Amino acid sequence: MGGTRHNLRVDGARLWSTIVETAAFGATPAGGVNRLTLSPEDGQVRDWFRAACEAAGLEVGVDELGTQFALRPGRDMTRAPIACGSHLDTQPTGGRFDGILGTLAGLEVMRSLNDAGIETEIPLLVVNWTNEEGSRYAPAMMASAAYVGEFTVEDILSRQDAAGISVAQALESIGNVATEPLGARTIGAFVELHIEQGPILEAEGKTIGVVAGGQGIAWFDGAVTGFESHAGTTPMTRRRDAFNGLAEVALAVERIALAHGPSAVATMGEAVIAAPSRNVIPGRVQFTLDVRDPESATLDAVETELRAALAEIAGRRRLTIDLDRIWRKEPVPFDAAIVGLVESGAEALGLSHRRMVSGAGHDACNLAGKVPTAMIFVPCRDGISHNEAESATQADCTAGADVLLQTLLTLANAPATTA
Ligand code: HGY
Ligand code: MN
Ligand code: MN
Repeated sequence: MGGTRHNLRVDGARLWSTIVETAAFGATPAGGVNRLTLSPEDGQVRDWFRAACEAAGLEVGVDELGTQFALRPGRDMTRAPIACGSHLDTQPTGGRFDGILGTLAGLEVMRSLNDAGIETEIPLLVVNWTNEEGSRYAPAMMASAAYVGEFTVEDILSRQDAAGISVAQALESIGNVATEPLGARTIGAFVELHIEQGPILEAEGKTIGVVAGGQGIAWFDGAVTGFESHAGTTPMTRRRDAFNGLAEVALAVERIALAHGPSAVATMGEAVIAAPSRNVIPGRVQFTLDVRDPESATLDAVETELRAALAEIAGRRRLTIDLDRIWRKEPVPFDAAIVGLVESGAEALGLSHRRMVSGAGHDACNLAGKVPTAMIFVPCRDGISHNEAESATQADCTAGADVLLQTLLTLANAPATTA
């Protein structure tokens, strides 16, 4: 499929106004967005998104996990829709673009097609996937993983957050009413626009990232168990200090990731002392670990070396250290033909571009296992993301949305393949 150039462009100012408007839902004083999945703020932005899609003539359906599907009819309604979109939930100290750009750019593409009176051969779909971030409920990209069959509805609905609230209860709290079973919605292809969330495009002065795939991810829950005792009477040499054990764990994680660098990365984003008290030696600390690399074998090597290091620390400090792998996402290649369309679309628009692999996980990484999928990146300032200072320019967001429009128009008018 050649990436023929379509003369239509999105309305960049209108796209930008939706980014600004939706940033109000969960706005933080520092200029970011705190909109955890299925929180009241997420409920507000979902209601806004539904209303905006319906006002654009789209028919909005919702599955059992709250994922929103906004359908724009095509001439041949027997064809599986060409989908775009991303997510509207954020990290606790999230930014105004992560996930939001791709979802709102999808809406903007539909609005632009409406303005131009264009009807596509194949229907189009804009998707807001529930819980992409994985911050409140693990794993990340949760609903798209369930959509492609990696988890059952019952499993996901029963998962609880730190306050013991289940996904089912959270869905009910925002008034979610499913109109279709999970997985019932057919998708013919999926194209996701997203900020890069890293420094490469900006450093190279490139506008478009032509994303060829996503790296592998492994998530762990861990616990260091020692022995609580008196801070004043316990000699240093007789302590089984879980916090100091965790400190050594963190240094081992860093050392091993660096040894597999520059590709491997590892992060301990959460650590909780059980029953913290200023004058009690910590007896138990729970933590989380996120390990990533483009190669599956490197994920294995990091885990193997880390388990050996933890065993040594535990023995030397008379601790118990548990490490439970709760999620593994293999590296995933995107569809070569659609990656090519993204590249030729950027070319046709005269936009500088380069191929790359995504360091962040995305719903596209799950969809790629089921339908032809690709991603489009645009730069973000200093590569900052998962931070309230996350920032992108209107020009780059518009350019990304125009490449999305080019790619969707080509896919949505592709001739039916002969069976
Ligand atoms: O963790 C990730 O890569 C994504 O931002 N949820
Ligand atoms: Mn995201
Ligand atoms: Mn994110």
